[in-house]
Amino acid sequence: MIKKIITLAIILGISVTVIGLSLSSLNFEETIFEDYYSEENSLENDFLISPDVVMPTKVSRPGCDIEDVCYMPSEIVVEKGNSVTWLNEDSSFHSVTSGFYGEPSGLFDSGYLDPYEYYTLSFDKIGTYDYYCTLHPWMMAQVIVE
Ligand SMILES: [Cu+2]
Repeated sequence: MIKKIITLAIILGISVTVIGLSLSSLNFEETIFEDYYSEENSLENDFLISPDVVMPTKVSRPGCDIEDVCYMPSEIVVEKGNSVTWLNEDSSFHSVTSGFYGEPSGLFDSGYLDPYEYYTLSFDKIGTYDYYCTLHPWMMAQVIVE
């Protein structure tokens, strides 16, 4: 009789544990799914505006100029009348300012772009447009309009 009670108690204990575990794992999966879904959603939104030139991460420190990757690509060719969209993918502020550091040409200036901020500009005249970042002297690139 005592053996039977002990066996029943063990079986009951095991069942409660199994049910508890399966319930908690269900909740866990649901949470992960929600996270994944919202993340995918925000990625999708980012792709709605597709940037032509990106300011990648860590360009706020010197070094990107060595491989010419402060703006990517550092040289972009567009047809007259078309626009170029920049995206700041870095966690620091950056700008898209015409001319060279210390010698702005005054043609365009995005001002400080927040992380993940876009800047779009259309080019109506053929030419080579040098630009730089007012905060980081080593950041420079070109738009070539044909
Ligand atoms: Cu910068």
